[in-house]
Amino acid sequence: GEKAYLNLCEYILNNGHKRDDRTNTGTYSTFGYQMRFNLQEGFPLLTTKRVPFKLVASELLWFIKGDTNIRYLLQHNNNIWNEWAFEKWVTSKEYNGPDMTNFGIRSQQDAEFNQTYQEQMNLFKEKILNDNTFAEKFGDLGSVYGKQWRDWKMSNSETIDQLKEVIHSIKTNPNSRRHIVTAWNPEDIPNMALPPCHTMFQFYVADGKLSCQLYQRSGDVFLGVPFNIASYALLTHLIAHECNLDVGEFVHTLGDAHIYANHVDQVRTQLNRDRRNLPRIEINKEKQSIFDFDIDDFNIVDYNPHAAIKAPIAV
Ligand code: THF
Repeated sequence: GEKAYLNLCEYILNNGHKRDDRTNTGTYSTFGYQMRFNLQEGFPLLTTKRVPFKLVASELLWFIKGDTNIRYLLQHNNNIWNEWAFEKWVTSKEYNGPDMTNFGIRSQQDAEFNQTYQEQMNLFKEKILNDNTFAEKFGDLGSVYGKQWRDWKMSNSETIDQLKEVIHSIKTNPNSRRHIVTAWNPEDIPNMALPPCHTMFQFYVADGKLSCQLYQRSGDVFLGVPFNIASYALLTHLIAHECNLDVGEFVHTLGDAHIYANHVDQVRTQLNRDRRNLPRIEINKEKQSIFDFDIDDFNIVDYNPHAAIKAPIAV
């Protein structure tokens, strides 16, 4: 359970290579690491810091819908993908506001710039929410997760609904070793705001239980990975629910697992806290298909985490 995650944090602090990265933030990183979460023991939402489950859930529903536009996220007060759409906007010909070059790093280092950046970001969010034409053009992140999962483009111009097909194959041929969904589409990488971090996942059925393994090429261990664990645990619960199976394990395999240099203090704070009992998830029994679920159709109960820990996101 959660211990596996805390062990990963500790392992990276003790053994991580100090490396530069695309975002120029600096990281401690290790390559190749696996965690296992027995979903029968409780829902793996960390208790050593509060993880905002509603944000995890609305992001997953956004993927499941096949949506790639941040408008849906903003309508659910979910801001976790804003920076990547904003980046496209401020580097476009149509943007003529104050210079936003390297806004991620500069907003952390320069209080005055941060003020200007927040103003521009708020204007951007307003426009995505209220201006359809603007939202279509600048809210879309390109061929990211939702597109690849639901609408993979074939060379003959037909499309594949990978998620629908994998659910069908779990129901009709549970012993198959081909229950795979891939978001890594080499031809489409240039059309994505960010190449997928969780690149592919596979399901496995044994003893009436559904397990899921994710291969994640790159993991932001402090901010992203707690979301990713909860997200795939939720996906496994929803698909198990639809297929009348119990839940088994979530196996999380990471490529480059890194702690950003400006998250180290936060990680140490978290490691000094005691784990608490994991919460449980309740799913609306009136609905069956994962394509019919809304944000209020599942709830986390008995969640009593330690306080949230703030940290800046690397862009
Ligand atoms: N980029 C980076 N640098 N890290 C990531 O984890 C990441 N993602 C997605 C895309 N690019 C990434 C976005 N996922 C938060 C959580 C997940 C994200 C992005 C941001 C985050 O800031 N979480 C805060 C709470 C935020 C809030 O309350 O609004 C937290 O404390 O957990 C990996 O999928």
